[in-house]
Amino acid sequence: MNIIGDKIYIKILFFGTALAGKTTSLQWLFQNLVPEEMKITDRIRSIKTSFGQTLLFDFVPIQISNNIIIRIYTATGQDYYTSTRKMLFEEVDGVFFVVDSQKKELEHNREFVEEFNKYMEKIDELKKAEIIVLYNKQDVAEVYDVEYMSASLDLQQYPSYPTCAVSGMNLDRAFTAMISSLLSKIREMKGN
Ligand SMILES: Nc1nc2c(ncn2[C@@H]2O[C@H](COP(=O)(O)OP(=O)(O)O)[C@@H](O)[C@H]2O)c(=O)[nH]1
Ligand SMILES: [Mg+2]
Repeated sequence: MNIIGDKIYIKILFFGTALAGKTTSLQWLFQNLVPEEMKITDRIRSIKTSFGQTLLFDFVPIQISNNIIIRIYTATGQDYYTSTRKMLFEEVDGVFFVVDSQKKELEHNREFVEEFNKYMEKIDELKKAEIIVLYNKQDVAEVYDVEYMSASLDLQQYPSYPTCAVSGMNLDRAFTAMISSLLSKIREMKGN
């Protein structure tokens, strides 16, 4: 969180394996949930590869009140860019950990849990951040259910939702939960 003048800047990051559905989730939220009056820009900025995958990150700011601006990023899931990913965790307030629920992706997800846990040790803001797990691609065949994955990946301590980023299933609930938790943290801060 960054306070500049009378403005509060909140940072939310989507993190997870390549192709898990981070960009699709952000697009769904931006198109279907964020009201027009909160949009500062008309579209998400992306740095993409020639194949249309996120190269470094996607970024979109939204203004939820006169003095609160939320900056949302998706981190590239490509292995080559781990140093960029670490940088994106700095000053983070909220993380959507996007798990690809497909059975064949379980071990790949586990690598990202390990990477995430390393950041958790090193980055102080992350320890205080709101973490929500999205078990995405629940509409696809050959997926694990949430209970199995959260136990296997040891993510039970975080609130979670089974999602489909294409239809938007549960993304509205997850986003609303994230925003209300971050706003109550701000209220607590102001109360002190
Ligand atoms: N069926 C299905 N496809 C999805 C879902 N989420 C993402 N995809 C598809 O998976 C691919 C990768 O998604 P993308 O959002 O670019 O992944 P990212 O690398 O995490 O940003 C795209 O073809 C998406 O349309 C989902 O929940 N269900
Ligand atoms: Mg992407």
